[in-house]
Amino acid sequence: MKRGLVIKSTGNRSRVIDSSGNITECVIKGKFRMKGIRTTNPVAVGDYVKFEEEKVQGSAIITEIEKRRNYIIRKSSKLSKESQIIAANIDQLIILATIKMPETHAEFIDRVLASAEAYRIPALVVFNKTDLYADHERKKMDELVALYNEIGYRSFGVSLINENEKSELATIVQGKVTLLTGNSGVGKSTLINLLNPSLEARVEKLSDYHMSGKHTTTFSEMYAVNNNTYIIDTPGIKGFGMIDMDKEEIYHFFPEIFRLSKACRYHNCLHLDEPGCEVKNSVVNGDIEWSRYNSYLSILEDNNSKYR
Ligand SMILES: Nc1nc2c(ncn2[C@@H]2O[C@H](COP(=O)(O)OP(=O)(O)O)[C@@H](O)[C@H]2O)c(=O)[nH]1
Ligand SMILES: [Mg+2]
Ligand SMILES: [Zn+2]
Repeated sequence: MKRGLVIKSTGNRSRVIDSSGNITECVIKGKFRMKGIRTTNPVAVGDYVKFEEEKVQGSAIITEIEKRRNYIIRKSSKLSKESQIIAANIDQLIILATIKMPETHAEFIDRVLASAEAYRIPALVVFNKTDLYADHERKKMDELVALYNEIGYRSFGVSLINENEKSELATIVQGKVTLLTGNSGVGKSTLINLLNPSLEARVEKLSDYHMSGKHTTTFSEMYAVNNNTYIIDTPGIKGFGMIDMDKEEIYHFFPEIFRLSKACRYHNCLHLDEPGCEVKNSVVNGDIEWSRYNSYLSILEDNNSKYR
């Protein structure tokens, strides 16, 4: 019996890497069930598994999935009760965003951040392509960077086509499993290649994504930057589903809104039109940023927004 880390998982086939770096293609035997949720993929990227090699060379069977520290899921479809596990055992999440080419909407960032809070996974917001920004775009980025840092999310700008920008990000990911998320075209593959050029993650030509914006794969893939440093890329995953949360719970995942909500008159205040609402007062006086309040309302009103 061997132990390894799942670095790719499509349907019932998984690629597993062991502690000495050997890669084995595995299949799943029997049924693995998880309490509470129905999943389309029993084994996910980031899982630690036990496997047994078969007599036939190069084939192996997963016999056990170790307990997950955490995992993130998305609903397979709007109405489906089945969920897809995007990744398991994640240490941190980096949201890669761009002010332009493509424009990342604040609501997308806030939805991912709220999900990260719900999953209790630390998150960073990194803005890429600063080389392309005109003054007003640079200013817009600086404001968002300041906003997210103030809330408690580390945030900064980079230009990943520049080798010199590597060291800060290399330090941030070192020794951790990092889930990388962001719209198509923001530079996720570029970042992976910058951290370790031998990984050869597929970088889309700008023209490709401008023309179609479509991606074929929706499976996440884990890249080993070095022995104990992994990045999970999520191509084609537009963001991930919120945990099913109660309406009264959503603002708990906006840390600055949650802090101020303690001064609301009603303990069950949803910060809509209730009298004595400190959250709304704070939006008016600028202590809560309008974009954040707007993202909160959007999650509250419509869990199926296009930025989901
Ligand atoms: N100008 C500029 N282009 C970049 C930068 N980072 C990535 N790109 C380009 O953006 C395009 C999409 O990058 P890619 O890594 O494939 O994005 P992904 O879809 O998030 O994986 C590619 O043409 C990259 O060369 C950057 O910092 N500046
Ligand atoms: Mg990519
Ligand atoms: Zn309130």
